[in-house]
Amino acid sequence: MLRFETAGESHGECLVATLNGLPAGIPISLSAVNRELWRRQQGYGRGGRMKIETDRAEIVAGVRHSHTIGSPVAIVIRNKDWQNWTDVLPVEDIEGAEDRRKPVTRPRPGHADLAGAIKYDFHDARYILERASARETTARVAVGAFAKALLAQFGIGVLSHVIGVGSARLNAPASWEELVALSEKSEVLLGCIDRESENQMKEVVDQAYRTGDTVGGVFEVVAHNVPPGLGSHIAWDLRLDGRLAQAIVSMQAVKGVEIGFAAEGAASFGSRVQDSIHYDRLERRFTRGANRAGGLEGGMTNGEDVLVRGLLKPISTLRRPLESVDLNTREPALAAYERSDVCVVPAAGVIGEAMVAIVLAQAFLEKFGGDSLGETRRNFEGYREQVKNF
Ligand code: EPS
Repeated sequence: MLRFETAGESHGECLVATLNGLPAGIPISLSAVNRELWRRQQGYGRGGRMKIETDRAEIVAGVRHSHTIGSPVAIVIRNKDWQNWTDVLPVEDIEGAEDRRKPVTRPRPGHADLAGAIKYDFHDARYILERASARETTARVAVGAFAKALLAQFGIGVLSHVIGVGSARLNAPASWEELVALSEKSEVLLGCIDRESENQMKEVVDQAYRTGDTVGGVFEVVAHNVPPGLGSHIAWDLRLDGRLAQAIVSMQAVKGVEIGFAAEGAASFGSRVQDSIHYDRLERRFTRGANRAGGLEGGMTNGEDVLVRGLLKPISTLRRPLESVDLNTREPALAAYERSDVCVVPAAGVIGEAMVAIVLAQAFLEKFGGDSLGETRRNFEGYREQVKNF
C-alpha cells in the first residue's frame, strides 16, 4: 500500500514528507524532483513569496545510490522565509514571544481561517493559515515526483496544462507532444499550449492585478499510456474516478473536479456522449471513437488517456479585502492582508499532476505489487501479455 503524509507550516522551518510502499530499485534523480518543485513555483500571477523561496528537496531516507531501497522515503524542503519568522513561530515559548506574534484576527472569507479558528479554539487564525496554506503542496509535489518515477518505468507519463483563467479559455484539444513540450519550457507564463489563449489569460490576470483582485481557473491533468484495468468497479472505494476526484479536490482552492468531458456530457444526449468501441484486427486491439470518458469507465482505466480537470476558485487573500468580522471585538472589519498570489492556476496544474501520479501509482501497485522493481515489472509484463492475448 503506497501512502504518504506531509507536515510543515507555511512559515515554519521546513516541509516534510514521508512516503511508504514504493518497491526497491526505482531510479530517482534529485534534479528531476527539484525540476518538479521549480515547475510548481512558476506562473504569471504569483506573489512576493515565490521571490523568496527556491524549493529544493533534501532526501534524507529511503534512497541510496540514486535508487529507492524499499524503506520509507523521507523528504525535507526548507522554507527560506523561516528566517523572518523565527520569533513569530518559535517551537518553545520564549521571553517576549507574546509581543512578536503576528495574530490574524480578521478571517479571510474563503480561507480556512474562521472555520479552523472555531474548530481548534484559537482566537487568532495564525496557526490555522500556517497549515492550510498551499505551501504544503510543495511536499505533495516532491512525493508526486517519486510516483512519476515509478510510473515512468512502465512508460506512463503524467502532465498538465491550463485550459482556463477566469473567463479566458483554451478551445482546442492538446496533444501529448504539446504537453511534453510545455513541461520542458524554461519560462512559464500561464501554462497554456496556445499562445493566443495564453495572452487572453494574461489579460485577465492583469485585470485582477489592477483591481486588487484574484482569479481562478481550470487545469487539466493528462495521464498517458495508462494500462487498462487500474481501479475496479466492484466497490465504491476502489473506483479510480472517485479516488482521483478526492485527490484533486483535496488541493487548496480546488472546488470542483471533472473527469473527461463531464459537464459537456451532462448537457448532451447519450448518443453523443459515449465513446464508441471499435476493433483494430491488424493491431489486435480495441480502439475508441473518442475519449470523452477521460480514460475511465466503471471506475477502471480503459487504456485511453486519463483526463482529470480541477476547478480552482480565485484564491481568498485579496489586496482589496472583503468584509469580515474581528474575532476579538466581533465588529465588522476588513479581512487580513499581508501579501498574496493573484493567480496560481499553472502551479495548481503541477500539483494536480502530483496528485494524479500518486493515485495512479497506488492503483498500479495494488494491481501489480512487488517489493522490487523487477518483481513489479514481471507482474506487469504478465498482465500485459494477458491483455494482448485477450
Ligand atoms: C498562501 C499565501 C502565500 C503564498 C502561499 C500560499 O504565502 P505568504 O503568506 O508567505 O505570502 O505564497 O503559497 C506558497 C508559499 C507556495 O509555496 O505555494 C496561502 O495563504 O495559502
